[in-house]
Amino acid sequence: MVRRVVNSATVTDFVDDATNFDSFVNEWFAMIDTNGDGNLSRDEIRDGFGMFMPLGAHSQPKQEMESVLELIFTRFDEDKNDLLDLNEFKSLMTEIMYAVARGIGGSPVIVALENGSLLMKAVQRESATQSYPS
Ligand SMILES: [Ca+2]
Ligand SMILES: [Ca+2]
Repeated sequence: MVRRVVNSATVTDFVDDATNFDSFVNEWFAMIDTNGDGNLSRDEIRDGFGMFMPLGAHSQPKQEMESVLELIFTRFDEDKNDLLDLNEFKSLMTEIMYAVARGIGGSPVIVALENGSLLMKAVQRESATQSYPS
């Protein structure tokens, strides 16, 4: 497993850059919403996470993925229609990023995502925007 050192500012800067974060969330939402109805079903989220986190999904027992989905919908499906709309999805992504920033381990969502590209995206952004004067 590849580990990179990411400080909390890497992640919070990424989330706090609203324009950038919005397009990041929109991009993900569009990719995961495979039937294009503007809502994410449990199946779409399950497949989406598998698609973007091949390593995590591969090593992830099925039941664990289901409990992650349960946790996500309990916490973020505000109108309880068993679908995540863009705003609910954005809350989820924001929560994930801040949880990562706070360094919370052991949260099922974080465990499911820690191998994923989410963090890498923040890292890549930092590398792209930071310059190191010699
Ligand atoms: Ca959909
Ligand atoms: Ca909903």
